[in-house]
Amino acid sequence: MSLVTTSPEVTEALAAGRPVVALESTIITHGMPWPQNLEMARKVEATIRANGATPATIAVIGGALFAGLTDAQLENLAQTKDAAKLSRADLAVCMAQGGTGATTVAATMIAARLAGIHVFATGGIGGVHKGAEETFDISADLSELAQTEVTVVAAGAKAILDIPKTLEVLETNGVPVIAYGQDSIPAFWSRESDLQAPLRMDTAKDIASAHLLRGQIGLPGGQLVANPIPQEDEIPAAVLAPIIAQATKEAGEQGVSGKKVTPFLLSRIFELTEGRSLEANIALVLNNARLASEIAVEIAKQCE
Ligand code: PSU
Ligand code: MN
Repeated sequence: MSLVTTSPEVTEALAAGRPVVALESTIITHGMPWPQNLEMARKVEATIRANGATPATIAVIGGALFAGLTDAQLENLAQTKDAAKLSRADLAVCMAQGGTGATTVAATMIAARLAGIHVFATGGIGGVHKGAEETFDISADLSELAQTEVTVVAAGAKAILDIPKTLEVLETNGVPVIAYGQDSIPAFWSRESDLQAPLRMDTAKDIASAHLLRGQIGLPGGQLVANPIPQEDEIPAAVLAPIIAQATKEAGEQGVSGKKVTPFLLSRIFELTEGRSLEANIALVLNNARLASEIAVEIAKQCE
């Protein structure tokens, strides 16, 4: 038995050297409310197919690690209220106990590498939380990027995080942070931030070449591609700043800690923006799925 169960279409694509894009599932179970979470998951898969790649949504179901879910599995997961949120620390435990859980960026990268998938699309990665000097809350996503050879396409880091500290940790760990097509780091809901990105690349072809070169050089770890949200979907930073501040304050007052912090903040921001943050979030995930597909297509071409 292989450790990761790939769907028939993912198995075929990988065997033929065709492009595959991995997708995480925590964004479905903990990042968005029902039923928009399922709609988003289906649209992302369709977008990847329309751009010439095969989608592989990753999750643990009844102890088995899947890469590529059936529509029924996807729908089930989207409605599973008590799904575990799995990172590097708990992936194997969930499998050993026959549990069901959604994978974070870290656990999705681990599964993607196991399956032989190079590229992964998501919305936002975990990072260094505001106040980390007190709480030590630094996502395992950052250390995963330092050690697992997968290129992750996200929309920059969310303003619920301390972006300068997040960039510092990534730099210390040798993770290339590449802004796509602009000089500044995209700020998730907004295209631009006032922070200069460490690196800039303008084509999927170059990003694919850099991914393959890292492997040839023998560098462990992946790349983080920060893809700006489309202009028509962005929410100005000034609109969100007070909302994020309020959600962060409430998390502190209610003693929310550990794994619960990110989902708590996301759902409070959704409530406080009356759903506008969710619309933007879905738009940027689709935009990331497009770029990830282009990168996967280029990697497949360059490996021929
Ligand atoms: N950021 C988002 N949406 C998400 C997440 C982060 O904008 O859904 C999820 C991802 O799965 C990410 C995880 O890997 O939260 C990070 O959680 P933590 O901060 O507990 O490591
Ligand atoms: Mn955390």
